[in-house]
Amino acid sequence: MTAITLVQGDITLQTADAIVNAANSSLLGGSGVDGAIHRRGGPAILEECRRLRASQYGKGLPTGQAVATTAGDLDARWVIHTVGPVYQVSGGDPTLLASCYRESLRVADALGARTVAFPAISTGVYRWPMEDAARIAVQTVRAAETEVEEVRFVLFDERAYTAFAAQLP
Ligand code: AR6
Repeated sequence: MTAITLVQGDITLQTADAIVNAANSSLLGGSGVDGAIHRRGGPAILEECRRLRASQYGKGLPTGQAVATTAGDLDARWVIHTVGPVYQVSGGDPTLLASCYRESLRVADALGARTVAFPAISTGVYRWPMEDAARIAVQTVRAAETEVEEVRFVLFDERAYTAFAAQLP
């Protein structure tokens, strides 16, 4: 059984086996969670992302998929980068957003990670409505077959925290 926990705060300050990054296909950084993770995690993360771009992800990481790197200076063993869908492009279809959570947990299982911290993927720059994103995130994690013992959603503000809390018993 995977426990789902909620925390309000900055995901880069969390202690976990793996911290999930709401990245973009380039894997080379951006704003929001992505910017914060690279800033606090230091250059080792970007170095490994560059190596991934030079090898198996020459065209970038496709939307809905996930890949792990070192966590650099973060208090974690790995960062799992996943690319959420842009709400307008998705037309509201939850498939790719759900895939981000499922694929990140699959990568976590392959690594042996037992605690995984997730941000609210796609709810910032990619503009997915928070309540809908929270529902998709929680339902997908609940339905996932995974060895991960704790999935911790780390919500940046009260609005996000409230939306996720509304999905839990
Ligand atoms: N800790 C936890 N949550 C955060 C933090 C933080 N430090 N910073 C922001 N959030 P976003 P996306 C929340 O924009 O929508 C980047 O440029 C934020 O309030 O980080 O998937 C990438 O490079 C929001 O609720 O990710 C991509 O180009 C949530 O995290 C693009 O943005 C996600 O916001 C990805 O957009």
